[in-house]
Amino acid sequence: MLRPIRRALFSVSDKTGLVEFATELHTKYGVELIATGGTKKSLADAGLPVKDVSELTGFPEILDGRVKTLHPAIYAGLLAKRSKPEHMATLAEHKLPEIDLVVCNLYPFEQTVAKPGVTEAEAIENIDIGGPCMVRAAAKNFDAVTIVADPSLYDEVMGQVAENQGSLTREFRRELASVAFQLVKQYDEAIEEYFLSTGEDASGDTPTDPDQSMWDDEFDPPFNLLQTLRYGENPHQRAAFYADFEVDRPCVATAEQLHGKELSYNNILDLDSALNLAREFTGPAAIVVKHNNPCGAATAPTLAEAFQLAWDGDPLSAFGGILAFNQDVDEATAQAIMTGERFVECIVAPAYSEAALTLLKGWKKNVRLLKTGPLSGAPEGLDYRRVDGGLLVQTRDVGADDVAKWEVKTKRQPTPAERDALWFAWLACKHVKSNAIVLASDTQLVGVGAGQMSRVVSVGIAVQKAGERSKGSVLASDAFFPFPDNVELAAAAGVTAIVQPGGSVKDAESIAACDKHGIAMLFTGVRHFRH
Ligand code: 93A
Repeated sequence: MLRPIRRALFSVSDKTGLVEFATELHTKYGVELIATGGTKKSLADAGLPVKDVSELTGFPEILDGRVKTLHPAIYAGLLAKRSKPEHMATLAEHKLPEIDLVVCNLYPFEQTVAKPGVTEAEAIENIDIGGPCMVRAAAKNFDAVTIVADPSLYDEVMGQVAENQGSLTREFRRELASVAFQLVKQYDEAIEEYFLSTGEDASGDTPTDPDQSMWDDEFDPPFNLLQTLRYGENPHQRAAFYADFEVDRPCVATAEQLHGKELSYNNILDLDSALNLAREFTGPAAIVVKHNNPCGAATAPTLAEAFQLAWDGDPLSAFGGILAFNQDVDEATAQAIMTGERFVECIVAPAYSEAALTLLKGWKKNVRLLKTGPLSGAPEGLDYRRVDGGLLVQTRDVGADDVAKWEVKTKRQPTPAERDALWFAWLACKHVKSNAIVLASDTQLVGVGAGQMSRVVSVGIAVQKAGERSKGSVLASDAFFPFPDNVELAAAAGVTAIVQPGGSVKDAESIAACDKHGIAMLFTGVRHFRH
């Protein structure tokens, strides 16, 4: 004959499924419910009759909740050997009730310390003491007591309780005890890891520098964990993706994934870059990003044409790339993407027509499709980068360009078509790692020189990438030309117009070189380094 569950003690931080579980125990099997403060409130709010632990202990929760269940009345009821008459006599002598079931999960220590900027004081307050004690006591006495230490177990426990008419088998209680000890072990390991990985912080408060108060809003509370990632940039690096606190604007962090494999760390970086370039344009625009640099970009009257031009900019590099669109992907664009033996990792767009989505979902199992909702404006918020031992914070590189302030420095004025192409190239160039050189033919990117340590090498790479298409193209440079050799190289390749910030001591030499070759050159007065 199995022992029925008559009295259950609830104390949970994660209240998922709590009410349903307790309701079933109480209404179907008449189990008496006891709970700690917050848990009791949830149960009482749901209309369940529930006793406060303090009724059992005859003692209030004290010290901000640090001591709520740590009391002999609880532990005797959990640890008494039901098979030992002396133990049962002691319970009776002190009027201590038996507790048959403990439902407990612990303070969210791991989630707390995963938050960037968490203080030591906050971490310490989230070390659960009473919870693990209770879990261990119940698990030790599994011979008579059931421990349910995680909400994911509720369904199975209810199933077993139903099967055994309000009781549980010893075998099942033993399994639950083993799970409980495992969870407590993991919990303690997380605490140990925290102590090992953080240093002494005597104050327990977030250090603040009064001069830096302008950043305060951004830091407190800064991020919410979105998902842990399989790994970081490389498989041996651990990684996670956090969202700004309460972010609701269209961006990668809020995008909905409609199809495909789980996003990787590098996918997220590339999607962000591709999307931020796509949103620079008002007309239909398509972007192809590889390793955080655009290798294809175009605007055109239709999105499908823009895609074709973007892909054709550098089809070799585009293989395995990330596609971003600034307008909804329609059927024609989906068909264009699917033509030929193309391989893309991810596609991000404001939305997809029903037909486009059906096509793309049926195209490849793994391709990740992301929907952001209508894109509005530039990316917001501050830009953070870690350096060893510190953090760099800057405002974003947005809103600095004003085409009305561009100055023609050469004898030849650019044609209207060259002006359009230069503006396109300039916007694209802003999203290329420095030293950045972009060649554009109309509003199609045809050559990119990215991330070189010497500007003239970037020009050489862009020219080489563009090949024949250098002839008649325009060039944008993210920072000034330190020497006129850049102009000479561009002129030899057939470039007809150049845009660059200006500001070099050798500007006059670069201008003279342009004049010699009949190239129109404009200065923006704005630089777009991207280190
Ligand atoms: O602060 S504690 O370490 N001291 C205790 O006596 C105690 N008893 C239960 N933490 C304690 N708990 C924990 O409180 C449980 O593990 C559970 O996570 C949480 C539930 O609190 P509440 O019911 O007030 O939401």
